[in-house]
Amino acid sequence: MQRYLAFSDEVIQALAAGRPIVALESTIISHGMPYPQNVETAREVEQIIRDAGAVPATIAVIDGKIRIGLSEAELDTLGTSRDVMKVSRRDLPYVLACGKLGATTVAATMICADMAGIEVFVTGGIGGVHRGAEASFDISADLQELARTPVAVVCAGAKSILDIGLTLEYLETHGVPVIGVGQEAFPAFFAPDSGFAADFRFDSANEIAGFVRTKWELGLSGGIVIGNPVPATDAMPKTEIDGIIAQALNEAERNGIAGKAVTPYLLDRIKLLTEGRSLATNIALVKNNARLGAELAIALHGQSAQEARAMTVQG
Ligand code: PSU
Ligand code: MN
Repeated sequence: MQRYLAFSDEVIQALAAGRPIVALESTIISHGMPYPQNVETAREVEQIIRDAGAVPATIAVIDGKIRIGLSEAELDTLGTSRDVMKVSRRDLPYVLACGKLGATTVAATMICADMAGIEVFVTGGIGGVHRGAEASFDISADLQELARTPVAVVCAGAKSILDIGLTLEYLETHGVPVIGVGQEAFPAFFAPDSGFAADFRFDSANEIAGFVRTKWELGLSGGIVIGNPVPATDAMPKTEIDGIIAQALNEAERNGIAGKAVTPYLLDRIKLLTEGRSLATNIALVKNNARLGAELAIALHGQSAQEARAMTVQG
């Protein structure tokens, strides 16, 4: 397995020095945001993680290797190439074996982070159960990955292009805990409150670290969804975003969009229909998640469950 991995110098040094590392996905760069904001955001998010005292590792598949940590030029390639494959669990052997360029989704990034020994992963939003999934069967592979792969995923919840209620039901069935950061509610990406409750509320990275460490030390493998709400000043009004999402969903259906194309199509339509305002919110929430992810990686670092619990009690 290790022969498929290639680490950047920065990550090699971090591993050697035993420093906290935060994984970042690349589908958000290639399929989630337009150029040049995608590449600018990727760079800024990496810098936020460095400034907070952790080391960023953006993950992608390049020339037959899973790259853990990318150069500026590689970020640029992912952000500008037209033929970047969106890579989830099922696609990973294909891009590697065929030497294609691949951007990893939440699911694939979790797999690669786990292979590299990275416990914390920061993204914007997770995939989930799509609206109408009872007919389309469209359920993101991200949810199965959360059920099996031990990586803590910091996100701003799930977009309401999804059926958030069914997404939470699915996660419950598969034993995936969902945390609300600083609030009881599970966040809805553009808006801080989805109208659904998270399972557990924590108010600090140390408390979250205590929970995560305890889950894994119990031998309960699998991921954790850490729902970090978008800051109120960057959020979009719920009524506005709800109307736009409804329109985007209608258009997707009319145009027969299916399979892995659904999520990128909806993201692109939402961006156009909000005249870029959704993009500003998207960028702000990813940066906000990067700050929490770095704190979490630092808190988890070298911390036993007991130490974490002690910190939680003080907390
Ligand atoms: N949701 C977003 N932005 C994104 C994605 C989801 O708000 O960029 C990307 C992530 O990489 C996620 C993937 O893992 O889409 C889910 O795709 P699908 O629904 O096809 O599983
Ligand atoms: Mn899908």
